[in-house]
Amino acid sequence: MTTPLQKWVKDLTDLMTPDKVYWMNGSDKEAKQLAKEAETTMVNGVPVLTKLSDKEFPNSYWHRSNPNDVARTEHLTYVCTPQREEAGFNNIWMDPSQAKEKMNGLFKGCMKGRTMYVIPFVMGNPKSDYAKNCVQVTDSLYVALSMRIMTRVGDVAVERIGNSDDFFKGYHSIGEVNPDRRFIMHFPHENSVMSFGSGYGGNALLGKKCYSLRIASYLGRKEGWLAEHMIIIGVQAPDGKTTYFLGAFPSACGKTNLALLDPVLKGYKVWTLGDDIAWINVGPDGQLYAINPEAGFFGVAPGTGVKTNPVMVETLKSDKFFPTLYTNTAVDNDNNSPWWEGLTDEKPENLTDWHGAKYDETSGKPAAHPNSRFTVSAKCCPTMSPEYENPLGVPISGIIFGGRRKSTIPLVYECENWDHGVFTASIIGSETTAAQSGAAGVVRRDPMAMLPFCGYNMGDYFKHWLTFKNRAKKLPKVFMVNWFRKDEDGKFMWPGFRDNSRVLKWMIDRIEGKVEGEKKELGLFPKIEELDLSGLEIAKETVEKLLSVSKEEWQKEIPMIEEFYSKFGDKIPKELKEQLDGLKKKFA
Ligand code: GTP
Ligand code: SPV
Ligand code: MN
Repeated sequence: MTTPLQKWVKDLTDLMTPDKVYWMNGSDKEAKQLAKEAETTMVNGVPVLTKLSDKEFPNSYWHRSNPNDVARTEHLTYVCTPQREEAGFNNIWMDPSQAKEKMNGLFKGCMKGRTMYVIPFVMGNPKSDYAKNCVQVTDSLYVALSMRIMTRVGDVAVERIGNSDDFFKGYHSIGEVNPDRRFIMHFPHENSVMSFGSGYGGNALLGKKCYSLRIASYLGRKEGWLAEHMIIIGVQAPDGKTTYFLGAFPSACGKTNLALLDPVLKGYKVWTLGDDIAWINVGPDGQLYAINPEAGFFGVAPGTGVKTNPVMVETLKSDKFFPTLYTNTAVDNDNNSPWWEGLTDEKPENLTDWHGAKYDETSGKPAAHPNSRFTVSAKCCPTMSPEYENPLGVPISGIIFGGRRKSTIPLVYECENWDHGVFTASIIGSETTAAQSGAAGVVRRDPMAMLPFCGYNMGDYFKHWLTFKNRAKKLPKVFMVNWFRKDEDGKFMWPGFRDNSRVLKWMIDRIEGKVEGEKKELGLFPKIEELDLSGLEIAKETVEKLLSVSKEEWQKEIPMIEEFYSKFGDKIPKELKEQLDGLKKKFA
């Protein structure tokens, strides 16, 4: 008997005509074999993987991508719902049958001379009712090995799927890595994604942004849950109690760093549960519970060092999982180990840059690409919470939203209630980064840090968020933060990183009712004396400035919000319109 899964793979084999088909089982032995093959497999004249030294960074491999393929390409990413309106202005839309015709044209014969890797995987703990069954095919060894790190690959997925046709179907080929023939097409109604022409993380590891956010957000709306671009952490206070938070920040705005935080405050500890994606359900007791569907971290390398993120450096130095991949970083030739700006204070003398050339110090350019990344298993992370595998997830007491803003947004404030929290998240603005192709440093609205990842109309998404007021018995507090405010000289005013624990402490104190804060136009702010600034050299005026609300800046901000809201037409819920009117009055 042929199962629907076998039939699907057979049909794809006929279409893509690979020389070989290989089903991944997720074993260690298999990973070692695939890594070995990757060392001698060439793509665009570059070996897929280069072995680095195990001495400091065990199991480390270097991957150089095509320089035209170093970030997500949002302008080539489509959501193909039957009706255009369902996708919303936040997505580029194509008619599903037209999209499939286009993709089938690209896929036809695309694996000739190559191997098709069939990757069965589960997003979430297979024991969890919230977990989802998925299969991706790919012709990229880099993608296959990355999927092993980022998801739970193996027979458990095949067993869970059994004779059912109800699983996510991911179609992927790197094609010729040509941006003119690159498309990432989502079909939420059919639980599938077709991706061609890119090997980059968010474009090619289909379990990540494509499935666990775009497709899952669509499913979540249908089924009454949320798929969010959020970290999950537990913050343990000196009294031993752990408070769980979610945190949403746009790409390259601090999620991974907050998720693996080593607090400067004595007696505090951060437990990591997730650094990028959270699936949120109303639990049996009426609280919101979150699970992380992923199994590893695909993190921004530059800026990750012993001072900023010691836990991540320890994670990368762990030998608990094979392999760890370094994509578009530089290489320190004296040690044969990965290097990037910020890993060490001193730049090594003998570097190979991310293009594979001898690094030219005088070029003025960084040796590692600004969006260079490591791919490492959560098993390597020393702060991973024991609750990470809890099938129910963890109960959430606080949701933190943030963005990258040199002005306008204060260090921290608390929203007044759920509607106000949803509103505040819906108007997040953030400077673009190297995580997406296009200009960096341009402020754009990025509601809930989900603008590039919401798989349906964002007006309906806001409505869905508002419904949790009635679905949940007890809602978390909602906070807004900004670690990136700058002074007149263009310097960050807040030290950030490990010092962000000072802000987390205030949030816990608020959740426990230990501090009362003070009301300002945007919400509830810490009184300066409520912030634990012990051991920090920072001028009182700087903290005051960090917590200030500038009428002038908000008078510039509000028209941008209005302009953004106007794009939704009548899709903006009335609760949010009322909130915006209220905000306008405050700054009139
Ligand atoms: P994605 O993986 O793209 O989703 O990024 P992310 O949101 O996980 O961001 P990440 O933690 O990797 O940080 C991105 C960049 O911001 C890195 O270069 C960090 O060094 C820097 N960064 C993170 N936290 C802080 C902070 O508190 N202050 C400052 N100044 N920079 C930070
Ligand atoms: C992001 O850009 O938000 C990332 C990297 O986390 S990617 O997986 O490529 O989306
Ligand atoms: Mn991300």
